[in-house]
Amino acid sequence: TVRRAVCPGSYDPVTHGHLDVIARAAALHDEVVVAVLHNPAKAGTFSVQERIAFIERGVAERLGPGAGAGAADNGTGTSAAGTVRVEAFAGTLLVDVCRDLDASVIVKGLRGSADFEYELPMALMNRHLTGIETVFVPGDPVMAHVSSSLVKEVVRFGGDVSGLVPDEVRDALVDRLRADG
Ligand code: COD
Repeated sequence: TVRRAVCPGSYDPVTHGHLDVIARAAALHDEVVVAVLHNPAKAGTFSVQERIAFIERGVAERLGPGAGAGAADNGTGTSAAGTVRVEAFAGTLLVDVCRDLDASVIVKGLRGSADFEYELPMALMNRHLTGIETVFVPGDPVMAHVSSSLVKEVVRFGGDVSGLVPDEVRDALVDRLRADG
């Protein structure tokens, strides 16, 4: 059976912290669905289409173009990572997304104990609702200070976020958030 994991988030926008967690999830599962959950009533910094495109190119950069779900198996068997695809969902419970996708695991990254405090009740609630398990992976400590919101704040006030997000995301943030961008 295919082991399919879901990596949920807002991804507004994706960071190298997210991409690290997605890569770890792909190494542990046959398939990873990166689920972009968004609130249609709330305009984010980036549209859902933009967020998806940033994730797809970030994943291709990190795992190689072969990581895409549409990529044919080249038969070499050398790639240990499962395929990764990106989908958007609005106004729905994460557990219903997982059920629709026939996914058995939710993968979340932990930056530190504050993430755990925040994530544990959600993991328990999700298990209460449908029995789905959440697996926590420790994120890259080099990215422990990185969140979408902090990255946006730094860019808004003129700071440099190179290396924390893909270069195209950095450039798009400057365009969108900085008056002189
Ligand atoms: N290192 C490691 N992990 C990281 C890093 C980093 N630098 N940055 C982010 N992460 C991880 C976070 O732990 C998080 O789990 C994940 O990446 C996504 O982060 P964000 O900020 O993009 O996403 P959030 O926290 O806004 O997403 C929250 C969800 C959308 C997953 C949540 O609100 C949800 O499940 N919503 C659906 C409605 C629902 O089912 N609600 C009931 C839940 S019990």
